[in-house]
Amino acid sequence: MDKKPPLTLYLAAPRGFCAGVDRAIKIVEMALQKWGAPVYVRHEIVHNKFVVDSLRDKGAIFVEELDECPDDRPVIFSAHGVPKAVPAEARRREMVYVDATCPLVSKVHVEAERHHAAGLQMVMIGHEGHPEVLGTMGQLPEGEVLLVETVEDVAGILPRDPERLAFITQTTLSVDDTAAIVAALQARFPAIIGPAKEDICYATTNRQASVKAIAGQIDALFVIGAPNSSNSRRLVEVGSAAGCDYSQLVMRADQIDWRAIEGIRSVGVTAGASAPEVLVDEVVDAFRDRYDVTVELVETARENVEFKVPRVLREA
Ligand code: 0K2
Ligand code: SF4
Repeated sequence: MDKKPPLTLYLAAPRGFCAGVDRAIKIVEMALQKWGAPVYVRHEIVHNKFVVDSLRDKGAIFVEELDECPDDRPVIFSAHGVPKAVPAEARRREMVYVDATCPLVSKVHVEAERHHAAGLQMVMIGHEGHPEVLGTMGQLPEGEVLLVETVEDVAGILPRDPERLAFITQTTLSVDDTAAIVAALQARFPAIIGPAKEDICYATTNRQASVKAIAGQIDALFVIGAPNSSNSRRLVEVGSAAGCDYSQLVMRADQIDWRAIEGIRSVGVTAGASAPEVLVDEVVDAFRDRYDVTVELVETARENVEFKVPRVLREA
């Protein structure tokens, strides 16, 4: 058999599950233990097919809207958050529900409410149609949150009173792109109020920083994550922007285009906040099958964040 070509595989850390994802998955598992199957989940609990499929195998039923759930089974709201109308409707129908919204997303909801109560109109930096954006905008009445996605969008918004504005952001954005949008907002609306930097969470920030640390020294980057996962897609963009021309999102090892990377000497591997570590192992093993791999761990931060599950499940 031919000798395998050598390959240095830079494994980024932190990568994969964040505290909010860990908590959300635990919530579904504990709800299944407490109430038995089926338990309904509104929207993918986190944006990962492997996670969703394994919870479905245990008895979770995934739906997009509350009106697809019966009154008499528990329902869980996904990590991305929900508009206020959703728990309100669940209460009206006297349903048992558990909110798996990440506490760091809930923190942004509270910020929005606080500014609104102080009479400020909100600008949200985020991606149109993303469930977190729908959930956060849905904390306030229609028209109270103006959405901007790009620096160019900043010029187009028409606030009620440019002197009475505050901004919030989606938690999973690109740190660098968001800084540019915040700067554009501050240039156009000098009185705008906001968090110290933005609302991008620790996990998003750390995963982007570790990609930046390896992007300059690798011939290819693979981000394990789903196409609908905002934080995972941002990691691909960060890899390209930081100098790795071949940066790809893959859900699993079978999506790697081996022909396209023929001749590489080094590769970077990371995973979005919703991608389980078994899928990282799968990708590393797929490289080992084809190359003589030396793994180099590149750890740019240590994480020790943990979120408690809601009390109703702790009592289970
Ligand atoms: O990155 P996204 O917000 O699209 O969501 P996931 O890929 O499910 O990652 C978990 C983050 C959830 C909320 O911030
Ligand atoms: Fe929470 Fe950040 Fe994870 Fe989203 S990516 S679930 S905000 S910790």
